[in-house]
Amino acid sequence: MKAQTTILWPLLSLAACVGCKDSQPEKKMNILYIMTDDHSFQTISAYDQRYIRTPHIDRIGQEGVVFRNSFVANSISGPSRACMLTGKHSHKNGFIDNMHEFDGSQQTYPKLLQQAGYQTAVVGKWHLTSEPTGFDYWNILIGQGDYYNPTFIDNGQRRQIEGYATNVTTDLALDWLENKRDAEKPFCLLLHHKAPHRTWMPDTCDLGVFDDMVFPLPANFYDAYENRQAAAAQEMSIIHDMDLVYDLKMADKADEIHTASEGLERAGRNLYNRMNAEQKARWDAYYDPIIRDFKTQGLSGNALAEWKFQRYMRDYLSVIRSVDRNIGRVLHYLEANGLLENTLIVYTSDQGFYMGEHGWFDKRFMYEESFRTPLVARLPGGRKGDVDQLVQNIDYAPTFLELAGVAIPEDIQGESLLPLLQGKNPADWRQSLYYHYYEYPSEHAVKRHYGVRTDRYKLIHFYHDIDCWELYDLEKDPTEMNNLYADPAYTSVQQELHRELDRLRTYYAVE
Ligand code: SGN
Ligand code: CA
Repeated sequence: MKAQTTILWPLLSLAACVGCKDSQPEKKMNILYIMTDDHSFQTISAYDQRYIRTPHIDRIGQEGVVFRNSFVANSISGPSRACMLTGKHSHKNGFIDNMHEFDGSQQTYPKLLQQAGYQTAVVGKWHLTSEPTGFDYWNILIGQGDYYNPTFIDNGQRRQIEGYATNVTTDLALDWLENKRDAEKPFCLLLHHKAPHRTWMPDTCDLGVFDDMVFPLPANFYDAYENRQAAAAQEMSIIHDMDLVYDLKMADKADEIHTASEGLERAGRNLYNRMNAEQKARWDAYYDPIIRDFKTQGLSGNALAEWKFQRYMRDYLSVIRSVDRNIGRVLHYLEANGLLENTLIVYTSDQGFYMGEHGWFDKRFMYEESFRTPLVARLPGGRKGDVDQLVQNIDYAPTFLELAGVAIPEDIQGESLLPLLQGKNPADWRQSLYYHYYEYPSEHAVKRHYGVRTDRYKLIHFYHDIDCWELYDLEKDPTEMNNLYADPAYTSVQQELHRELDRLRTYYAVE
């Protein structure tokens, strides 16, 4: 199914022309697209209540929709962003892994919106290597960016800004909304946070807020990866690959804690050294006693693994607390300035993340925690409640174009989510998703793979220096521990999934 028609704004919702007279041109809906980096759906209370309350993200979903089955096309930052901007799978937009450079001369939805009279802006993490194109204003972090006192590239000019990245990025977005845009035109603002990307450095005001909580270990924390060769080969385990100094901030002043990687240790100390004296003083007041305590405990084996897990959860959740608070600031601004009822607000992440499931942090795999990504959206006058259809990040571009009344180009591969946001349930909505991850050999050693997911089953092919198939029955095995490939009881399911995968590869013109 492909949306072919251009729906003009007056047909969409009365909410759009609040205050406009019959003779005046209709005002188009603004778009505020908020995206974080590596935010797991497990740590948003609209999805999962075990770990944290996120009232502001939840509010977007409560006043709009929570997509219950939202996925990415390639679970890694740059490629995921390229899928979103172009509405195309990685093999079509060319940005298949983080080592590539995005070809900014190609068609993107910000360019098409700009041509249609929108003011376009992007602030925060960009990570597409080439300079942004199609934006009236851009102020982006360099590469991954830094949590403390980050340097931005402000429309070509480098500038370091004192403060914590999530606060600073929000400040830039609010400044653009308040002072820099042309208020006569509709806007499309992309607010991209670095948080909660590794190394999960909290704002000083959030240090320690989760210390009273003890987080239950995921049931498969000690996964032995039986019958799953690619999972066994990864290097993203909390036990083996999470660095005490770099990831867990154990950069002791006495220089007594050393880890397997000199490079990561040094990088960890460099991150600390970016802070100013006041930031360091607050940081030390929190971490120094933890470091002292860690040294006296002399942990090893499972005790060390579980200590690392608890520290990881506390840091990560503290970073999310700042994200949610800053989203609250933005919602408050929109409300106070009469923008809430003519702005589509979207919150998502560039992919999901592991909170210790399978023993992991990071993403990349087509397994649920990283294939899924959170997606909540508030369309004035639109649907309220859950959306269960299978949606993917290639769908965002056509959604925004249709909302703006711009014809969706034929070569866009995603489907517009606008009908779903408006409360419709198209009978011919997609029944399966295609996925392809390419970044191997690389950090975390996740093998190249592609696959198909239906509402119940998943078929994955790991390839390159390996040739392994995996099949999961998500209804019986939601945590994907039991690879059923070649199980005689699933012969017909397996055949059907192979056919569906072939169909998708033809449909999306995979060569
Ligand atoms: C960095 C991180 C990795 C992470 C990649 C990709 N290492 O390289 O842990 O998987 O980014 O993340 S770090 O030492 O630099 O922290 S992505 O979301 O940007 O694609
Ligand atoms: Ca990411």
